[in-house]
Amino acid sequence: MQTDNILLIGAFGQIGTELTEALQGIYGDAHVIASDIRRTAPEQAGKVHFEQLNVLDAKRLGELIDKHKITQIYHLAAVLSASGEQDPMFAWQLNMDGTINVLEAAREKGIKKVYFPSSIAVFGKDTPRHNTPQNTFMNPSTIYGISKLAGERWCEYYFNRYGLDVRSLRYPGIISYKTPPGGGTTDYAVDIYYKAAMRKNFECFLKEDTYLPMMYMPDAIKATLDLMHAEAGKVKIRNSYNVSAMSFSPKEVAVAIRKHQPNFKVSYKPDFRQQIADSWPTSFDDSVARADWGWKPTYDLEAMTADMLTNLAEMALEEVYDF
Ligand code: AKB
Repeated sequence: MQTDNILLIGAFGQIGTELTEALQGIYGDAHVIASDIRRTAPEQAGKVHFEQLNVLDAKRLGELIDKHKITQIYHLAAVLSASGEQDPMFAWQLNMDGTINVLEAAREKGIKKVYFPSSIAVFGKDTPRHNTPQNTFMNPSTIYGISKLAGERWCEYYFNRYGLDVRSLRYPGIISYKTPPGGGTTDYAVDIYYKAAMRKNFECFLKEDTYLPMMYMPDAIKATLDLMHAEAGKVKIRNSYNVSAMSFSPKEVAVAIRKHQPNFKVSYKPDFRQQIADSWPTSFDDSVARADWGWKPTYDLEAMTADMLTNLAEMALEEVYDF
């Protein structure tokens, strides 16, 4: 059997960095092509087969697919919720045109499988916020959420109309220590651990009782690969699956961190991101993903906190994280 060749787009981002490593482990370094608009990511330089790619450049995308005989695409390039509100037109262009470029190239070139990450941001103020179901009122208010919801619809359309095997997850906030996120509303839940590990106080841009669905990176990678490796017949949802692992507030993370560092202090100064968080689910019903392809998370808040603090303690944080 021929091994698949994988193209990751947006490979130097928070999820892309760790997904690249995981895919290299499964398919072998020679079969994984990491692409990003940035030319180099210091921590990845030399470790991956890299191609520079702006996903808005459809011609180059097609050339890379041909050059590397690509059979699967993971399309991770996107402007997130908070950054999207700073420049809505650019966010729409990158998120929407980028996704359509990927779907169209996949259709034209006969790509076997495409992965498209969606988000809790596809939900809005009319959505039931607690234990948000798979199918419900959506009405997102951020340009990021609007573009992700439109992206989900395009994915389902390509599946129904062209038989393209597109798979997608609605990620909650993702917490990780290897590559910081950028421009999201859930980013506080990463920043707080970095500050704790640096023995600094943390000022939170959300109110202390703001609950959001969250997931630790190892679970996010597992969910992505479990979905992508599931038998096609088990993938019954072709817009995007709700997946979750936990739900917590800034106050609860602070309490979990204080079990390891009793002197850790947090203050609260909500900004425009509070309104975004208030429009999103507080917790997520992912029972459809569990039933269809066996999704099951591993980490809860306590286990994640212990692992984050242990790993961050070993890193030279002042060098990798710019507050
Ligand atoms: C964001 O906060 O914008 C993202 C997301 C929830 O999709 N982390």
